[in-house]
This record gives sequence, C-alpha cells and structure tokens, in this order.
Amino acid sequence: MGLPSPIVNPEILYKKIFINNEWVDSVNGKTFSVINPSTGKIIANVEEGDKADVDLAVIAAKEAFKHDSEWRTMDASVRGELLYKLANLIERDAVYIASLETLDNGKPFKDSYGIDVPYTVKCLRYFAGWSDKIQGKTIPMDGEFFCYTRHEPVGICGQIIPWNFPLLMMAWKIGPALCCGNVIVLKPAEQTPLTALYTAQLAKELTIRIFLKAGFPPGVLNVVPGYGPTAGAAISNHPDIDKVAFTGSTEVGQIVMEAAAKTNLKRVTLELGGKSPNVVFADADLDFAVEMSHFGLFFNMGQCCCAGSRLYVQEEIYDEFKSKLVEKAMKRPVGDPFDEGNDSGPQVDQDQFNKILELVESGKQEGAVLECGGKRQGVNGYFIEPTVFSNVNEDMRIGKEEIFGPVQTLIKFKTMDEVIERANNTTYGLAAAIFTRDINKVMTYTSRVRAGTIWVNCYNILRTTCPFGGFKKSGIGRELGEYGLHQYSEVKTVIINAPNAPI
Ligand code: TXE
Repeated sequence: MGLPSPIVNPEILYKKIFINNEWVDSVNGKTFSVINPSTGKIIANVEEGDKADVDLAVIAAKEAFKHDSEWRTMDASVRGELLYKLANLIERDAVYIASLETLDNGKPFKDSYGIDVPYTVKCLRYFAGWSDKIQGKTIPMDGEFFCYTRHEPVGICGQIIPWNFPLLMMAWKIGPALCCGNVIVLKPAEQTPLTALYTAQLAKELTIRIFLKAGFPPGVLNVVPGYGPTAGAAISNHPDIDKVAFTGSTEVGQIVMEAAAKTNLKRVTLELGGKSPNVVFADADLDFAVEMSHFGLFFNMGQCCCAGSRLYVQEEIYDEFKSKLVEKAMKRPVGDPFDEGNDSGPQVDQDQFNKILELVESGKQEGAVLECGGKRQGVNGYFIEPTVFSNVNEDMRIGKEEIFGPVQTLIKFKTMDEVIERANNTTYGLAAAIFTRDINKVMTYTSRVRAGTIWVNCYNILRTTCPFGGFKKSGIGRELGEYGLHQYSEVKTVIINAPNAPI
C-alpha cells in the first residue's frame, strides 16, 4: 500500500496535563512553547507540569493502585484487551498521529507513518498478549513446606521519555508497565509532548465506551508534560514512586539514578547514550555494507541512541568504501519532512543543532578530514547537511562523544584484534555491528564486543520481541521482549507450612 497523504497542519487538540483521566491546568498556571523544528516557530503552548503536578499525578496513581481498586481487581486478560484496544485506536488514527509526530519532532512523515506508528501498535499488542501469561513458579524446598512465587506489579512507575522517538518510546514503557498491572506517571520530553498527550486521550476514549469498566480506570495512566530538571526530577525524587524508567542522556541517567538511590531506592531502568562501532571487513558485500552503514547513521537524522557512529572500515577497502559512502551522503535528500521525497528532516531543536555544529568544528580542528557537509542547510529550522568525516580516531571528540546528529565518522583498521580493542575502547556499550561473510569473524566479534545488541550484516533492526538495552554507561536493564517484562514485576515468594502435603 502506498503512503497516504499527511495532514500538514494537524490540529493540536490536547495541550493540558492528564491526571485521573481528566485534562487539567498546571498548578502554577505556567505553559511552555512547543516548537516546529522545520521552521523554528511555535506550534502550541502546553501546560507546564512541575513538582506540584507530579504530586497530584502520584496521588491519583496511588488511588488507582489500591489493593481493592478496579485496576488491581481487573482480570489480567481484560488488562490485555485494553492494551489491545489502545493499539487499535492508534492504528485507526495513524495518519493524524504520524502527522503530529512529524510536525513536532521533524522526522519524515514516511518514517513516522511507516515505522513509529506501526511499531508502536505492534509493541502494545505484543505486551497486551503477555497480560494473562505472567506467572510464577512452584519451587521444591526442604521440609514440609509448599513454596510458590507471584509476579506482582512494582507499583507506581515514573517514566521519562526522550524526544527522538516520542510515541514509540512511550509504547516501549507503557506496554510492559500496564500489562504487568502497574500504574504510571509519564513525562514526555519537553520538545515533543504532543503524541503522548494524544495517546492519553485515546486511553480516555476507551473509558467512555458504552460498557461499564471498558477502559483504563482513572489514575492508571497519567501524563505530565514539563521540563526535565523540574517535572522529571520530581519523578525521580518522589518517595512514593516505586520505579523510574528513563531514556535519555547518560549524564541525566546518572542524576536520575542518584535521585532514586537517595530517596526510596526506587527500581531504575536506564536506556542511555551510545557510540556504537560498526565494523566492515574487506570480505563484506561492499555495496550492501555502504547502504547499511549509511542507514545505520543517518536514519532519524542521526538521532538514534544505537546509531553506528564509529564506522571502522578495513584498510584494503577503505578508499573505495569512503568514496561510495560520501557519494551516498551527498545525495541524501534533506528538507520538509512532510515531503515524501526527503529522507531527512531537521534536528529536533536549537540545542541539538548547536551541539552538532560545535562537534563538527571540533572534528575539523582536531585533524579529521571533512569529506562533505558540515554546515547548516537552508535558513529556517534546524536542518544540517549530511556530513562525513574521514581519518577519525577515538582520541578526537567526534570519535568518542555521542554526536546524535547526521555526522558519520570513518576510521581505518587493519586486524580483528585491533578493531575489537578499539570497538571496546568506549564508556558506552549499547550496540555494535559487523559486516563480513566469514562466520569465524562473526563468532569472534559477537562474543568479544561488549554491547547490548550486535547486528551481523544488518543495522538498526529492532523488534518488539527482542530485548534492547546497554552494557556499561549505555544503561541498566532491558526493554522489549520477555526480558523487558521482568523489569515491571516484583517477585514475591510465598512459603506455606504444609505438613500434610508432601511433594
Ligand atoms: O537529553 P536529556 P537532551 C542524548 C543525545 C543528546 C543528549 C542531550 O546525545 O544529544 O542526550 O539531549 C528529561 N531529571 N540523548 O538534553 O536531557 C528530559 O526532560 C529527570 C540520547 O534532550 O537526557 C527528557 O524527557 N529527567 C537519547 C529526557 O530526560 C530529566 C535520547 C531526555 O532528556 C532531567 C535523547 C532531570 N534532571 C538524548 N533532565 C537516547 N538514549 O535515545 C532532563 N530530563
């Protein structure tokens, strides 16, 4: 099926704070502006949540989580149906939601419609299916006792969402949390709150169906838009929030974890930055490796935590690879994200735009060779030309810091041992890739490189069923798949004195 026409000026319907299934104003009366990254102009002013609003959301969530509440006594299969119905509503409104995402984030509509929305739907449906399959064990124990485990919800989950995949990262977090029976206080990124707010309204829509008990009860899903150091910090410091799940920068991840440790030792899962090595051996299918390496970096304007931002190419093919790669970057169409012809839109905001151009300058000064790009594109919005640097090494800032932009860094290597050592020479460990036809190289690389995901002859392949997360400073815990589920349950051990029931 072809791409439908986007709604280039989607109406912004929801701009308030969502607590207890109601839209409310912020306690302090403040709003903040949401900017269109393609133009730099204001799209909407959204109510600005702060500590007082988070406190109210937590009170609502606590009520919803009481042991005899509608949510806690709901059949697990019904929880699953609700999640499934939420996915259906997102699918129903796919064109509108994808348009809103493109307006707010700047990603091409063909990606928000073709990737973000369908992967969100798949994610919610996947976790919907788990709802009535979360089960403990019976465990043999010495003596005349009977032991079993219950997997219970953790409780109130604070969820802090980034701006690079606003809707999808929300799904990665609310899917497992809701299917396990938790309640949520979620803060979208200040740059991109609009699709999270619309999704909250869809959850509300489920409650106003004709059947009683048809939707998520009030307080189960609360969405508080606002800034990180205020609303975000209120979540990570809240004494009654049982778990915080965060996706964002490593620096803020450390702040979140510290806050969690200092307050109530809330459970912490973190999905943080990366500087992922993508290694191309001389025996690889060259054109395919060029294609994948380009996609692995420039997809989503380089704003992917798992971007292949250190590209190691073996010396025999380095020159040929470089010229093909540069040609591809120079041809990448950048512009209006609503135009189907463009593969890239703008960076998300002025801060990211400035950070990337500053890193480009550092690359030039530290001796890397700028092969193409390196500048702003156009005069409006936050567009940056696809940029390729060669002659990079890991001592340069562009060789070790997360750029999070359309800047590819090409590094030459000779041997397997050398490249593995260099691949691991980073504080990060989110993803890695290898391109080769040699199974022995694959086995060596996949066992020795320290990263949460390793792609072999592919890049950026993520599925709801497969866990995702980081080694080292790229994070703690896993999202997606059955592994992701475990992060949203507490295991309770029950031991019954059972003298008349020998095993
Ligand atoms: O991230 P922040 P920023 C990386 C990427 C990017 C850099 C900075 O390198 O260039 O981070 O981006 C909330 N307490 N990634 O500044 O600040 C914030 O409101 C609690 C990688 O935008 O980490 C937002 O909701 N929360 C990444 C979320 O944290 C706080 C995705 C992420 O913002 C907070 C995004 C605080 N003190 C950026 N301060 C990935 N892993 O995919 C901020 N926040």
